[in-house]
Amino acid sequence: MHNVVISGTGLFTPANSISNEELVESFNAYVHQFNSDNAAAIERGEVQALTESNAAFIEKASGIKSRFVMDKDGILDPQRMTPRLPERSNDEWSVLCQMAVAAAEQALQRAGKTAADIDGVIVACSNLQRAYPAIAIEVQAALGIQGFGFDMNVACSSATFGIQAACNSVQLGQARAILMVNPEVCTGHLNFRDRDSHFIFGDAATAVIIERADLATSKHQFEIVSTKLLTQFSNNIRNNFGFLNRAAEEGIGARDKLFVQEGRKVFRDVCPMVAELIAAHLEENQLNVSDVKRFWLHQANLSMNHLIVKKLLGREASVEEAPVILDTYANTSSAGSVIAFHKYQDDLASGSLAVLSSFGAGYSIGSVLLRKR
Ligand code: CO8
Repeated sequence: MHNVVISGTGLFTPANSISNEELVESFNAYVHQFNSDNAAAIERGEVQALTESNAAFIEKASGIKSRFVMDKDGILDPQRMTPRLPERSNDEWSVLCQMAVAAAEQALQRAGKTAADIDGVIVACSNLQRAYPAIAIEVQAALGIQGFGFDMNVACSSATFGIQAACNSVQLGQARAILMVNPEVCTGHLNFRDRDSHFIFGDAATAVIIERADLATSKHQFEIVSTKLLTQFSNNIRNNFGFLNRAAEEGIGARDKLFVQEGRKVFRDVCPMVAELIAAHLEENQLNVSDVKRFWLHQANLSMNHLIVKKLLGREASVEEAPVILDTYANTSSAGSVIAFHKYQDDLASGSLAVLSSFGAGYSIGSVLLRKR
């Protein structure tokens, strides 16, 4: 069995960002239009009037101030409220591939590796833009990587599950190094007309190089001490979009063909599960939670992260201990914890213990114990 390290990470951030205020202005324009168009039916009690959204509520409830997006105009247009990402010909790289490659190039550079050093590609993300061929195989072609590629989806936990899959391959000698990428166009499956969730998500892509320790030369190495995954079925976060939708005409265009959740229930269920999983994982490895120098947690909700770390440490964590990126990125699904990892790792001293953890739909939870080399 080979020892395995993460030797490089990369991040692609879209050029445009939408503030809460801009998002709410567009949403409220839609609300006024809807209520005016349906005034008579609302008056008769046949249609429920819509209620305005509020930027202050969004920041207080979630910690989110803004989000990066692949297309700003389409989202903010009250007549559309969906990103506009035009079809591309089969001779062009897809949007997901393009984002993945941008993040991957940075990860390769930080790892001091080229395509020739990589034996496999895993694209792990919440929503894949087509059924086949796998985006991973397209990324492989775009970067000139030999070997194999496959896609996987474990919603917000896709990256930690992807790291475990890559780590297993490298440990077993099936690959010298694997590129694991998380291109997330969350705005493509977000209902911008839903007041409860229109503010939650943003777009980004992250990349991680998982490599045999004896081959790694990078200055940015983290030993993968251990990985631990957990799934437990829940209907509280769902997206029922899929290839069978066309076989059930009655459901076409229904709310559940985009992201839907019971946010309160998710909050209540998931926080204790995450804290318990991380605590158990550390204990199984004879490690103390007080020795953890950094928690790179999934970036969905600031209060959630505060609660999880408080359950673990028995005290409030500093921002250095649990860095926050959701204020400017919002929830980028599987990319979130990796963005925090990417941005807040270089200051850690050699030997520092850290935890990368994701949680989300499924439910699915991942914990990766890392030690700075
Ligand atoms: N503006 C003003 N008021 C609002 C708004 C708004 N936009 N939205 C809700 N309110 C009101 C409600 O009507 C309610 O009013 P009242 O008390 O009078 O009934 C009040 O505010 C409180 O509403 P909530 O109980 O819904 O608010 P919360 O405090 O629970 O906050 C959150 C809502 C922020 C959604 C919070 O519950 C949360 O973050 N929960 C955790 C969610 C989470 O982590 N989900 C994980 C999802 S990620 C995942 O795994 C999916 C991956 C797939 C990616 C999909 C990409 C699209």
